Amino acid sequence: MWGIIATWRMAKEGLEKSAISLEQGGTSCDAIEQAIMEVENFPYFKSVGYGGLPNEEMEVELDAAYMDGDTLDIGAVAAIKDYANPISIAKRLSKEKVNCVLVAEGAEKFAHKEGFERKNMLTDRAKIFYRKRIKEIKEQELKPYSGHDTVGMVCLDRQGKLTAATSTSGLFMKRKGRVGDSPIVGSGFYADSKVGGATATGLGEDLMKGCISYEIVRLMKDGHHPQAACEIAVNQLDKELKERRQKAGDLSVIAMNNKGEWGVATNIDGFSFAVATENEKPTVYLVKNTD
Ligand code: SD4
Repeated sequence: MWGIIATWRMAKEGLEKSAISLEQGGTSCDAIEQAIMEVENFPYFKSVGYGGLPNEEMEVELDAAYMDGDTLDIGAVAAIKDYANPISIAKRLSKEKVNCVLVAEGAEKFAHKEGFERKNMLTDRAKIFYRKRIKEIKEQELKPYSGHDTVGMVCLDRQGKLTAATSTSGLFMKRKGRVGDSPIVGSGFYADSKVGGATATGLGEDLMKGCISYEIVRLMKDGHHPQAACEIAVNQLDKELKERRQKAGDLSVIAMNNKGEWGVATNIDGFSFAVATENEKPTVYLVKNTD
């Protein structure tokens, strides 16, 4: 059995290509990287990679992570600037014994040493969004942070290996140096080939409070179907946050177990995701608050 599941509609084209390679026996390590690179490289997806929305200083700082579910090795970069494919740098870091999570200049230095492609990730289109948002914040008292999505994926190959990965420009107008859940193991992503994997998207500051990706894998380990695990984890965290301070940020998750069964849950009214397995052709779904 093989399968791949990804957050948001933007993942569809990359997921379709990776589905073909998984069908032909390709590894989940390569398939997940390829699918995420596809999203990173497309300039019109404004919350991942090239064309990603900038921070409050109009700089594109990117976060990405990769986890190998066989070895539990992880690699992640945070607040990295001027490199084309953060996911590949994160994947490369997962092969290191130590220093697997690098931020900002340290991550850039590593990427340079390893020969990764340098690229100015700030597009003219992103500058237009930035200037428009500055105006909107002043005129309409709009929340500066709205409008952000992370691509997260879980992938299973025919050899039974699970991987999880994420890539994002984080919150639009975030403070310089701000790091969300996406490169944080257990919060933005987790994969264990013995069980399953999960990734999250939404407000990183809240997703981290529930270590939500690890929690989903833990629930699957306890015997829950991925759908139940996702729903329990989102509902629990949403409830806990509301009990404590009346509101919860956006929380959306996807998961797949090592049989290729998958699940998804959200507390928002419009979360799209894409999925393909040996038995299901690539499909995009839109779900509403799964409470
Ligand atoms: C973050 N979780 O940086 C990311 C952003 C995101 O939907 O996924 N938005 O907090």
